Amino acid sequence: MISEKLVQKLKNAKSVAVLTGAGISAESGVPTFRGSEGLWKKFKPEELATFDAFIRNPELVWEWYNYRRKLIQEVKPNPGHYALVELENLVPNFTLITQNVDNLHRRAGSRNIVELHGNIEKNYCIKCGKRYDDVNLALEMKVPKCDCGGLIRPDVVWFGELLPVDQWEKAEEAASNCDVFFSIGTSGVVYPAASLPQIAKRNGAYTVEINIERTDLSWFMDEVIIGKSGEILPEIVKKLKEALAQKS
Ligand code: BJW
Ligand code: ZN
Repeated sequence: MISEKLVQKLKNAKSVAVLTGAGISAESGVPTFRGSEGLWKKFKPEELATFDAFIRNPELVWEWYNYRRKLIQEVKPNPGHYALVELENLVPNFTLITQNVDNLHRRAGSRNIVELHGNIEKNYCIKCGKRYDDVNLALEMKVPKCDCGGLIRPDVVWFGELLPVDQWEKAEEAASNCDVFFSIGTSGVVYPAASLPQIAKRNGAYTVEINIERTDLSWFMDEVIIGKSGEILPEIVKKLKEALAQKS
């Protein structure tokens, strides 16, 4: 199922970049955003993941984040996360760009991580910006308030908000300069993250998608591998290790 071409591309790569989405955490038990399994209480992410939604109904949005914070604490990284840790150790200049806020890549042991959409375990006051990174505070049922009276929000990127500039610059850099680019477990509908595979492709990278189904990005990929990331990624790592062993 893993092509010899991909293995050779990885073996010769001077730089590899990976973009992950909710699908990589699906096998850990974290629901994705879209698709039949992806809706929380029938709300679409576009109805919850906005500043306006938070101001209109902070309790509802806070409840969604608390539900997810608790869930994330109860799950573990899966073989897909661990395979990316191994890949980082096998190839030079590896950048893991994630849209996920769930911390599972860090918990698995990945090191060079770019977090495009923030981190669910961090929070800040919408009025004065003071940081509140204590998970216990985050798990309070009611929306906590800052000393200044402002509402405390999760440190994530909502629709209509800019991505953290330093993280975006690192992602763009990695996508522009890599030899192999993977798009894993993302529907590719949310921008600007979804433009990274195209940036990589335009700059000559070999682009590979791993997903359980075709996406909006599939048409321009050099290779589309249909399957679960927790099964495909360990296989890629195994094949790469075999190829690297042959060299020496
Ligand atoms: C598996 C699997 C397994 C399952 N193995 N695979 C019109 C056109 C273009 C852009 C826009 C537009 N109108 C508005 C915009 C901009 C907007 C946007 O892109 N909207 C589109 C939806 C149309 N983007 C923004 O607003 C961004 N900011 C921005 O553009 O700033 C500039 C600006 C400023 C001011 C005004 C306007 C613009 C910000 C986007 C922030 C996204 N935030 C969220 C929430 C983060 C916090 C949180 O987690 O709560 O990020 S939304 C949500 O979607 C989350 C995700 O990171 C993101 C992407 O989702 P992802 O990861 O792809 O998940 P799914 O569920 O969609 O897909 C899962 C995939 O996994 C599926 O394909 C499955 O098949 C697969 N899968 N199991 C492998 N085992
Ligand atoms: Zn404050």
